[in-house]
Amino acid sequence: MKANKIIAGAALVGAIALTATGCAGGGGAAAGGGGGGSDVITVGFAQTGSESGWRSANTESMKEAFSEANGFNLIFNAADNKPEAQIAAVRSFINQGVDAIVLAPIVTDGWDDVLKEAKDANIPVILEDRTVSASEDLYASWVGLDFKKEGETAGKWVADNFGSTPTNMVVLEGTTGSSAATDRAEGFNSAISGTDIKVLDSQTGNFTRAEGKTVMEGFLQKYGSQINLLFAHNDDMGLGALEAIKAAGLTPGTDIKIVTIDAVKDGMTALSKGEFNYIVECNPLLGEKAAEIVKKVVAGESVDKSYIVEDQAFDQEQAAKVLDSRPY
Ligand code: GZL
Repeated sequence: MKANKIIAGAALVGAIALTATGCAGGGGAAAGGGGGGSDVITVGFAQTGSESGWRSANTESMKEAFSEANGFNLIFNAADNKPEAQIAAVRSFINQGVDAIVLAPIVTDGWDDVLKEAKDANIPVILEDRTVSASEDLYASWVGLDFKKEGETAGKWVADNFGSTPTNMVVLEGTTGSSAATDRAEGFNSAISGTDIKVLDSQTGNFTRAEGKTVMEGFLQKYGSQINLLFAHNDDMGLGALEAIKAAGLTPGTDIKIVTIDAVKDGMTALSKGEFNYIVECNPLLGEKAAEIVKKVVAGESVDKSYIVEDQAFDQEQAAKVLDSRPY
């Protein structure tokens, strides 16, 4: 924390701030940290919320990496999937004078002003998971996944397995305006172009089970047995849709084929049981890399602008083999 801020903080709350953080400064010149003689790095982490199993695994990974034992004082905020609340959280971190901000942006747009404020306060911002449309000079680095490639991998599997016969598909999109949803859709659609896959309908389920179930109920009421295939941008919406499909007396994975992205435990369990047909992984374990980047940036060392974590994909047979050994 900046010396002037931490001293003000200590004055206001007595020894608590100093005990919790040490006299955290320690940030390198590049980070504008206030010195203060301690190596503790105070990080404000603005998480999207807790919308899915993937998010829970990502939050756990981040909290494990940004631990006191690893030299951090973590201030955590989950914005309940509300972009305006997330912007307010970042502004609060700036006002607290943290040494660095980590941000998992709910949506791509609307970040220019608050990222400029962080830059003017000499507080580096590191993005994890999703990306922003703001200029690259407003953040130090990004660590995440190749969402477009995830969509392409899912789309290629669908094209290879169903593309040569007339197939009616419905789509459960992720959060509108998020880079995960936008890029997955772009990749998937490019992979199925020119095939016999017809999109009957496509709506957002906001990456949640509850909304995935509700939207799938609407699809089933409207299209019924016309639906041959569901592409869900994440496992959780697919798991919600599973409930709706079963409630309609249909067999998921057979009557309606299901392809999703994430590969969290519940999704891989459904896949190994034959209720899903294919899952493209999206690795949520980004904490270690994010913490490594923060330490380098705060120490004034150079870092790459982006770090992409590799993904893999699973069919039913592969899921059954790896299920028990999966880390999340
Ligand atoms: C992807 C991440 C997405 C997941 C969802 O990196 O942003 O958000 O696919 C999560 O499960 O809610």
